[in-house]
Amino acid sequence: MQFGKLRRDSGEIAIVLVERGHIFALDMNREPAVKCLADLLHSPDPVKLAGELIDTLATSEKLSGQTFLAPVDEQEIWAAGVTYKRSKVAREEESHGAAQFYDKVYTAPRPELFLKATPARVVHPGRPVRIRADAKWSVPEPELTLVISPAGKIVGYTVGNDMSSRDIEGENPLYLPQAKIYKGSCAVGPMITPTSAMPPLEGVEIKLVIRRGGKSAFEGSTTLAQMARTTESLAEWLFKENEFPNGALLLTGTGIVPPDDFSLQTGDDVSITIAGIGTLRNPVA
Ligand code: DO4
Ligand code: MG
Repeated sequence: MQFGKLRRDSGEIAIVLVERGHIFALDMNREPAVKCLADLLHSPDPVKLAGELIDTLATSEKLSGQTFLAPVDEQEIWAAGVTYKRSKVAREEESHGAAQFYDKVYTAPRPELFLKATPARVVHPGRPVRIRADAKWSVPEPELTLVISPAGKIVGYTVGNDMSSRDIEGENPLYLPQAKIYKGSCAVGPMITPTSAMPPLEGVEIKLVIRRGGKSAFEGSTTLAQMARTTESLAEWLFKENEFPNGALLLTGTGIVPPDDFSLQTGDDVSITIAGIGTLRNPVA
């Protein structure tokens, strides 16, 4: 069972519950304190509340090609880095001279955390993500994304793409914000799986497929068992000495890095699948 945000042909936005291939619209006028998807997710029991909000006057629809929006309201989107060995090694190789910092952050108690995007900057499922015009080496980063309540509790999971410019970060780690935070650099969605409906995390597979000209140009996979940190500790560190009155999303780092001779190109198609959540697909502008 999952939650999502749909844009109807009329332009109207619906908050929906998705179960067994069917979509049920929720009546967001019934509870004064529950006006948006985040209100529902941050409530004490989102699954129970969603069941109570099913709009009995609306008929359910089959899940087939509807336009899902990024499941974000007013939350900031943050990201963690170097949480998998594959990411540490790839960055040590690309960075010449700053390699030791990646090893240090991989093993330190304090994780690397950075602000990735504000809600208005997030790319919706199916919409184009971008590579920087001044970058020569760009990759998608497929990442489990935590949906965290204002109280710091992980309430759900979605799929995230932390688009990155490897040559800019590799030139100097102080360029990280430019390598990571630019127009069209963060996509999330399509749906949120509430914590109670997520399969055990260690077995969850993340898969990345990049298609070029209709053919596969790169495919890779990993599992969450490869992550060197727990989702709870990442959320806890994010909320240390900070507050998120609207909640937050946290991308948890990549465990899949294409080989060094691979760079994304305009027209590529990036597809990230996380078991128990679904597939986030974006063309590259
Ligand atoms: O240190 C740079 C960022 C790392 C990152 O985004 C990742 O490991 O996913
Ligand atoms: Mg990343």
